[in-house]
Amino acid sequence: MMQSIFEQYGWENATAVPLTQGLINQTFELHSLQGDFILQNINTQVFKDPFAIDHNINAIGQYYNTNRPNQLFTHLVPNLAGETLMEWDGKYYRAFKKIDGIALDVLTTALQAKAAAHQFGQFTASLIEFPIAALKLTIPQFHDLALRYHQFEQALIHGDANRMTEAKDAILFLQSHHTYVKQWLHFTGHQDAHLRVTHHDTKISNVLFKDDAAICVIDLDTTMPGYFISDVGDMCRTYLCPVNEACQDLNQIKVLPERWTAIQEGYLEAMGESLTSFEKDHFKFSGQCIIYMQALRFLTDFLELDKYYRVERPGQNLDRTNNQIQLLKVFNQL
Ligand code: GN1
Ligand code: MG
Repeated sequence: MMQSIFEQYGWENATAVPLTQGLINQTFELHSLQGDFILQNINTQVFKDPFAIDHNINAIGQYYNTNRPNQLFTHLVPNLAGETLMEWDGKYYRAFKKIDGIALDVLTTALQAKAAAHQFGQFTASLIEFPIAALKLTIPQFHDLALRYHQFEQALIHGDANRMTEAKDAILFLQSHHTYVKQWLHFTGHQDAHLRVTHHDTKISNVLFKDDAAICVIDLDTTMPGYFISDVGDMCRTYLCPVNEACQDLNQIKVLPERWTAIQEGYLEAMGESLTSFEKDHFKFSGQCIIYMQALRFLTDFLELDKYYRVERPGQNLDRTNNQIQLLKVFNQL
């Protein structure tokens, strides 16, 4: 199976090591006589139109080739037939040239938070002149908080009854914080909130590091038009706390103020000139909005019997939800 895929790319003596960081796609690090690559099987339950992703990554890659030839970027690698997205046995595969760098699971220093925030800000800033309408929506309404709340409400109607009882406290907490949805609608409806090229998954493992320097953003599957709230919010969700969303010990969930400062400094250094003052006024709301949204999404999936996020055990999506709720509580005390 794998061997036939290697042949389509012309990779000889290839070996594949699975990488386990992502919750959605299946990823392998590939070593071959032709070099090192990243091979991914796209989860088409989540990404219903893999050609949209292929289109977006190639469009940005071509823009960089023309306008910023030295920009480090996860360019797609074509197979021998010249395709950057390949169907094989009913599944979709694509390959990237491996960029030399390290994907961290958890941050350890404020310096890393600043460097990563700067790199994601730089990504959007580098594409300010890019014709945003050329990007396809790889997941329509992906970060639409009103939709995510609606899906949560649907899960409360159609979801698993036992799990609803088990998740009672989490449900009540999320219902009682519905005001974030109103704030989101106010933000998106305002004339000073702008759509830009947005990554939509700025967790720390999606930026490569070399020592303390963040060198390149990766995982562009959800790169599409969006609001800065999505990127800054996911940084708050994943950079501020010494432990990640997998941690079940709620006592370990804290936010480190120096990292909050670091996110602001790093992102604004790159994007400060582009953001409107209305947007800057929503910097903290970004964190609230995205942490809240992630809690909604994990809980919705728990109630729907884990259709979306990969789990190793039945209660895992509820544990993830409680982790995010605790994070939101400590973030609000900042
Ligand atoms: C998913 O697969 P991964 O880890 O890159 C999800 C993100 C969530 C994240 C939570 C397409 O990303 O939105 O924040 O899990 N991506 C999609 O771990 O749903
Ligand atoms: Mg991702």
